[in-house]
Amino acid sequence: MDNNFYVGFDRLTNPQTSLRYFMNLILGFGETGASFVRFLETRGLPYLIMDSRLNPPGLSHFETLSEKDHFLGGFNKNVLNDIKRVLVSPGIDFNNEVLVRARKLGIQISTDIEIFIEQTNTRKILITGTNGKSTVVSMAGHLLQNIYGEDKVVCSGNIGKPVLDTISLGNSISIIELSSFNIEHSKLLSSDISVLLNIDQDHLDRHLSLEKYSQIKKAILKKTKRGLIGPGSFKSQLLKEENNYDIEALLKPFEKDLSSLINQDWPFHELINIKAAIAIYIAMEDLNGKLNLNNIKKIDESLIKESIYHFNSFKRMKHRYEIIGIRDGVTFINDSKSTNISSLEVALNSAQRQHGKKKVLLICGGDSKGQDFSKISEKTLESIKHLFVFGKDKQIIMNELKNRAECSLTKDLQEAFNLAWSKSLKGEAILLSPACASTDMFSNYKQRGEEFRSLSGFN
Ligand code: UMA
Repeated sequence: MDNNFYVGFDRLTNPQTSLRYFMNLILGFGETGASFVRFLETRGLPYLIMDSRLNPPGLSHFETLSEKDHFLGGFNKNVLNDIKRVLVSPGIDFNNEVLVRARKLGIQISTDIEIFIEQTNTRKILITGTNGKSTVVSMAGHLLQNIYGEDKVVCSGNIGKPVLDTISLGNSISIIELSSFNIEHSKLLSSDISVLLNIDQDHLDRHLSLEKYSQIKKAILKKTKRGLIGPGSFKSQLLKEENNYDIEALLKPFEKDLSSLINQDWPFHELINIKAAIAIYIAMEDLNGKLNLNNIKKIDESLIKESIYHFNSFKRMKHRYEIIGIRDGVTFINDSKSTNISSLEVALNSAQRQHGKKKVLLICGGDSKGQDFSKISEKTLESIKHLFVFGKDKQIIMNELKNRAECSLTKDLQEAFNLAWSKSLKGEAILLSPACASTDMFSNYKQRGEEFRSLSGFN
């Protein structure tokens, strides 16, 4: 018998110490932290909670939590002496002092995603990328629910539902959205299908370099049965690996049919997301032994027709290039979910397709997370008639763009909106696509988008 067994056995025979030996430290008490509590409570496992915030959002989920189990308002690495395992939330920095110390002491650190993957027998589909993750998760969810049955497919993860809360739902397919934060904290994640949609600069304030960020994102392909890769210069290397497939190449024979889905309400950039969702369906059928991904010509056209049929009942998500209305010939577009430069570029390109050059009154700004706005491509900027900048990093953004586009600094979203409206003409679009995090002025991107909607006068 190994030492671990003896130590464990000794502690188990002594109730006083056994509790300590198995003590979990929940690090971060937001949505994920709350789901850790529910998970441990149903299994009768002990835990302590720690969060740097004095009143973290997780508290609101519970009426009865013993205060002696909380360490709030700061991180305290001294508690680690009593800890068996740290359960880490995605918002905690990888180099957080408690994590660094836990690694030194050899204490196990786990994420909710790792535990979920270990504990469930469902088919696991992991989806990541800089942009479009939530959209592809919801599209794939809609498609697979229509095909395999509504109760068979559950979407979770970064999209808003912590994975551990879905563990006992009885579904057979889990579609999980992963951010770079989730992947960074996890050991290699195994999956049936992993999807890497795109890689562009984001979260550089946390990951420091694009190289590091890409390396984290690519890790979801390392232990998967089928890897699906979106467009971008990063893909050629990844496609050399067996079991990785190019989403665009897979769907190329059906390009014309799929383009029919892009109508007035769907921006052009949605096409690649539709392809990714259908590629997931194809990969599922491959895993089910119904077709062969290596011989795509054999894909029955009826599979594509069936997918298109289901997409017709798909409701696009709010705050993602959401066309909220047209007044006096001016189109109002709420793209509040755009929190990085590449999503802004995608929105501007689609807006230019719909409205033409120099027809977009763009509102952007907020917390720029260390992004370099001078990197915005010249071609993308051609769509802009005037740029209205607001938020914490407005001066940085202004300095980086003022020689390439007409810009105005504004006090807040309201002033930006009013100025944009006063300058707009028939046939033009007012686009909120901030390319920044919202948290300097709003609780989240949703609140920012709702304010834009209410300013535009549409309900
Ligand atoms: N925080 C502290 N102190 C702490 C712990 C966290 O200040 O001790 C801060 C973090 O830095 C972060 C915020 O609190 O700004 C929330 O962090 P968290 O880990 O508590 O987050 P949760 O509430 O558990 O929500 C997380 C995801 N949030 C993040 O990864 C930051 C949610 O994604 C996800 O929906 C949820 O788990 C359920 O799985 C949101 C998100 O913004 C939508 N994700 C980022 C993105 O999409 O860009 C990555």
